Amino acid sequence: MSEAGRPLKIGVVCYPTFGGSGVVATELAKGMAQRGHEIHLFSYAPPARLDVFDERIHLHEVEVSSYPLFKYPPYDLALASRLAEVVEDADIDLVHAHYAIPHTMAALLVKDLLRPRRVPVVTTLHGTDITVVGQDPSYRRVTRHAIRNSDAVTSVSEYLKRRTQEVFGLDNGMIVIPNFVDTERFKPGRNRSIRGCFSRANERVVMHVSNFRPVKRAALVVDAFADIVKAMPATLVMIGDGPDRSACEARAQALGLKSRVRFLGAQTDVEHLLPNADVFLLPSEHESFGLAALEAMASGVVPIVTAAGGLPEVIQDGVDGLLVAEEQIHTMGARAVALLQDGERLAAMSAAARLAAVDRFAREAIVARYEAVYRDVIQPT
Ligand code: GMT
Repeated sequence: MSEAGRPLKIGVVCYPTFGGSGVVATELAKGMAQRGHEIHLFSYAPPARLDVFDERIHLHEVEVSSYPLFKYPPYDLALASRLAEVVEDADIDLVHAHYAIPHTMAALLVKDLLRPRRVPVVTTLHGTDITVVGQDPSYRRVTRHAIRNSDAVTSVSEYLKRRTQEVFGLDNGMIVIPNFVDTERFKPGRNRSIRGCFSRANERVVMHVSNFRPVKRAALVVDAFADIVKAMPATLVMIGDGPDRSACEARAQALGLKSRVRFLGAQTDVEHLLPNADVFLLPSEHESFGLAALEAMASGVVPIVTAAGGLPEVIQDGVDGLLVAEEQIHTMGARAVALLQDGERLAAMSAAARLAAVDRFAREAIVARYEAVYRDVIQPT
């Protein structure tokens, strides 16, 4: 049970996919439930990370009815309707929307629907809701409206806060709360049979986990791996699925690396796979935080990433990972080779990565920061 104050009833709206915002929302819901709060989770499918039963977490799957007139069935309206029903029936204290579009807009509609009842809305900005979707002219105004009308807005990095201020010209007291990792779930510990599936003895294992969207530039991972494999025997394990996966497969084939690159698709138990890697590559064009890199660090795997977006807030270059400047992104493979050839340095950085995850990004302390935001917004104004 949470120490400060009564247990809260919290509505959480998120995407159910493996994308970072859905993972953070679900892990936060689990953390809040462990602190004694009642959680009502709204999504169009069961969230991928909702993999343990907790009697304090109630899942509400939002169904959208179709009608011949609806070329585009209105998910946001169905979500608002369902939210309004449950907010009333379960007497929910606040709604936490992860990703501004359309989740915050649906929550703001609930505010209107249930007036004069107060429905405080907390929005967490995750990244692409600002850097990609929010800048699309068709969504820009509503994204701005969503941010301006939330009772509290949190951002997962200082970088994302700055970008939001630049893009929308807003400074409405955004609170930076970094992402976190369950350091019991993601921890070092190789599994001989899993590692054996990936590689033979003395072969290095390079890993990448993402949703293969263009922003991840996953094909650059294959290019970097081509440099690694010229210097030492190695296997590349690509986890996840998305629009650029086929291009990566084609690239591996074109470079003659097909037998050395494994595409595993989306996996539910990444925590069992990650610790079997030696390094983790993330050459994203930008990344508001880089949760996948943090999960690698917690697993004792050294991340080698672009020095872009919020990644420098997560990784200390040369200490617990490597930051590669954008203009030198083609050297990512060479940087990995130098590290993989220096066993002592690799081991020291792997230990430092785990330590950083535990010291700076462990779940409990960060969940408590969200709870403070919740307690603040439920105060009558
Ligand atoms: O692009 C993704 O990885 C998915 C996206 C999302 O919102 O689902 O991820 C964003 O949110 C994550 C959780 O806060 C961050 O760790 C990712 O850095 C961020 N992605 C980008 O900024 C590209």
